[in-house]
This record gives sequence, C-alpha cells and structure tokens, in this order.
Amino acid sequence: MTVNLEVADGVGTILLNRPPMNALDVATQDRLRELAVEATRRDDVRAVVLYGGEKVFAAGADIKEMRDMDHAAMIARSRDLQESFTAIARIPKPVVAAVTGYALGGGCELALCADFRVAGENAKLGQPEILLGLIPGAGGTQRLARLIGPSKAKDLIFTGRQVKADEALTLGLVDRVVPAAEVYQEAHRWASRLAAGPAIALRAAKESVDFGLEADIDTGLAIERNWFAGLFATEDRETGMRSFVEDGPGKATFR
Ligand code: DAK
Repeated sequence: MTVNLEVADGVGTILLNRPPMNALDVATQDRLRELAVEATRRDDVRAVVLYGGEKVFAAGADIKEMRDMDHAAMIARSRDLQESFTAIARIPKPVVAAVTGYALGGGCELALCADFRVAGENAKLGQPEILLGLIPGAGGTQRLARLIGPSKAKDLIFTGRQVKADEALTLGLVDRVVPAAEVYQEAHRWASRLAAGPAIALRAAKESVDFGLEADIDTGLAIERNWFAGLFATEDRETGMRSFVEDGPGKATFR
C-alpha cells in the first residue's frame, strides 16, 4: 500500500510511502479517503499525524498519471479527489501534518487539511500548478486563502513559487519549524497531548471553528451554542468540572 494507518498510544499516523516523491496517484488518493474514514471510526485513534517520511511530504498529484487524462476523465475524477482530501479535513479529531522536504501542489493541499503543520527546516511548500497550466484542484484555492488570506494565497498560486520553512512560518502556512530530524517527533508529541483531551469537546471545537468559518456569524454562533449545550451531556464535562472544584484547574483526566 502506498499509504497506511499505524496506531499507537492513541495517535494514528497516516504514512505516505510512494518513493521517491510520494506523488499522489489515484489509488493513493482513494486510500487516503478510506484511512480518513477508519481514523474517524476507530476509538483507539484520538489524534492523527499526517506524515510522508523523513525526506519528502508529497510532491503533488502524480503528473505522469494525470498527463494522460482528458477533460471528461478529469470531470469524472475531480470530485472524488476533492472528497478524499475533504475526508481528511473532516476527521473529527486533532490532525497534525509533519512536513519534511517538499509539500507541493496536492502535497501542500493535503497538509492544509490538517489542523496544524509542523515543518522541518528543509521543508519547501507551494502550489506550482500554474507552472503546469493548471490551478490547485484539491482545495488549495479555498483552504490556502482561508488559512493565510487571499492576497498571500494568490501570490503563491499565481507564481507557483516554493517557500522555505521560515517564510512559510511567517505566512502562517506552517505553525512550527524544527530541525528536519525532529519533525515527526514534534508532530507526534503535539498530537499525543491533544489525544489526552476530552474527545467530544475537541470534536465540538473543531467542527465549530471549521463549519463556523464556512457560514455567517449567526450560523457559526448557533453551531457553537448547540455544541456547548450538548457537551453538558458528556461524562468529560462532569469530570472536568468536578476536578476543577476538588483539585484546581487543568488536572482532570479524561476517559
Ligand atoms: N508526479 C510524478 N512524478 C514526480 C512528481 C509528481 N508530482 N514529482 C516528482 N516526480 C518524479 C520525477 O519525475 C522524477 O522521476 P524520474 O525522472 O526519477 O523517473 C523523480 O520523481 C524525482 O524528481 P526530480 O528528479 O524532479 O527531483 P528533484 O529533486 O530535482 O525535484 C521536485 C523535486 C519535487 C521539486 C520536482 O520533482 C517537481 O517540481 N515536481 C513536481 C511538483 C509539482 O508540480 N507538483 C504539483 C503537481 S499538480 C485534481 C486536483 C488536484 C490535483 C490533481 C487532481 N483533481 C480535481 C482530480 C493536484 C495537482 C498537483 O498536485
């Protein structure tokens, strides 16, 4: 398999393994969707790391495969691809991308589906589709603009230029930069901390932010309000409040 899910201690790692560049062919895209569903369903997965290995995150869709597709084939295919990336973005648990080396085109778009991005000092990110006579098609025009703002996103999309880790950090495209050898460890540490949190409240927080951003503020506030009230039905809420009253803040252990 070119991508697998490995689970240990509450953290699921979705690991791309298609050397040399983890180019995302159709089979890999389909498998990503299956793994997103699996990570969503499994109770032993409480947070997820997206990782491409020590050398490269992913250099985008498989251009050699895509070159032979015609207009009709792409119409038939394009929704599936967007949906496989959306399935990753909709995993209702914290997701951290661990980015080493290139994250280009569909690779960058995959990283954008995570809640947070840890980049190695050797990382290079970008949306080079314009250099192929294309535009991003796996959510890049939407998720990148929402993350870093429209003019910075247009700069990257119009020029296709690659940004190194330090510029990506300044742009807000990544959240942390660490030495390349420590990327996975750092992302895993981040995910592990979140995996110990109250799972339903984390889901509520993620869905309120993500769905709220797609809506007008009144709708977003309604989403938040309904989740907030709903959390009063959870054991974690009882645990958290009891722990505060008895032992002080931040000491609860959630099940
Ligand atoms: N696809 C296929 N093969 C790739 C590849 C890719 N994206 N990227 C690299 N490779 C291959 C190279 O062809 C080369 O193969 P061989 O010649 O050894 O057989 C091998 O990986 C090593 O690459 P290089 O020799 O080029 O290595 P360098 O270190 O010199 O350069 C690079 C690394 C990553 C900078 C360079 O390879 C590069 O620029 N790669 C292309 C990056 C790119 O343009 N990515 C965007 C692809 S377009 C869709 C929506 C969206 C998409 C698709 C569909 N639908 C709605 C259905 C997404 C589109 C994209 O991602």
